[in-house]
Amino acid sequence: MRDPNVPESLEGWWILHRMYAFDRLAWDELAQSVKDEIVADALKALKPFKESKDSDVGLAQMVGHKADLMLTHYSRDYDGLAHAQMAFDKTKLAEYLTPGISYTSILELGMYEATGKIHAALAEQGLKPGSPEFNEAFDAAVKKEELNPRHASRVWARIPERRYVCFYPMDKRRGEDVNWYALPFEERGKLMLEHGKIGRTYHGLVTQVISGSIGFDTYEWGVDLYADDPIVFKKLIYTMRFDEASSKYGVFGDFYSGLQFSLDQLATFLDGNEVPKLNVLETAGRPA
Ligand code: 76R
Repeated sequence: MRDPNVPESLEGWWILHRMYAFDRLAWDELAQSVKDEIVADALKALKPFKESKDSDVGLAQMVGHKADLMLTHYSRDYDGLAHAQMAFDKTKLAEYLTPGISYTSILELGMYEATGKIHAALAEQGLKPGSPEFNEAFDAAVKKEELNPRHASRVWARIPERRYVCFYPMDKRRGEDVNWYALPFEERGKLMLEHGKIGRTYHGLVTQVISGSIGFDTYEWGVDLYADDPIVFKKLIYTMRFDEASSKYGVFGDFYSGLQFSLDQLATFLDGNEVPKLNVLETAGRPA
């Protein structure tokens, strides 16, 4: 933002998480032909979202009773999330699913470092914050940053195809004494830099997707972590708890964890005789 207190962020996919309880016993009562029909109907509704370059959809079997199934929708625009929500609600499968929590957010890259650099460069040029010249130069610098292809590949990355997923919402604390938003920009930038350094020691082991939810949901961010080994979630989150950005300023909502599975494994999940698989090859070659 032009306001020197507010870091820029780059946005990408709109994201909707939906949690459901599944009525497994009612499902078990159905004749096989009816089950087949319901699965075909659900796949017909979901597949276009997976195959389109403007959306994605992820399925996960959740562990614990907070939810049985999590749907993750990505959409290029907000309207697309509304469309995905309606399309799924109209399936016959929805009759066997009771909605739990949902979470609406937008994928974001925090830009403390870049914003700080832009402000410093403009100050060096003698531009006065708030002046029309400053605003023009600031907007141009941000535009340039937005066009950096390195960022585009991150904000438009599809749902990571890793077996395990962990989702939780979080805030930065706004207490009377401890208040993230009352810290000077430089201090917040320094803390986020430290946070990023710790995160990077897990590079490769975990794929993190941070989405902003201010204005859209109860907390300020949604955190999705994806890994090939679920123990990584515990190790990473525990390590971060000792870092100031989390230890002092992190406020967390409920944690959800589970196993991602492919669309073609929907029947396996519903039948419940074995744990459905994530068949990564299935989607090879789809649009990036
Ligand atoms: O995106 C980047 O790699 C740049 C550095 C970075 C930023 C700006 C980064 C790196 N994060 C950033 C922003 Mn993060 N992150 C979390 C959580 O459980 C907790 O204690 C906190 C939840 C985890 C586990 C995590 C992991 N991060 C943010 C923000 C936005 C804050 C703002 O803008 O004010 C939040 C809320 C947040 C929370 N972070 C990383 C990770 C990991 C693993 C990395 C390194 C990624 C990699 O290099 O592969």
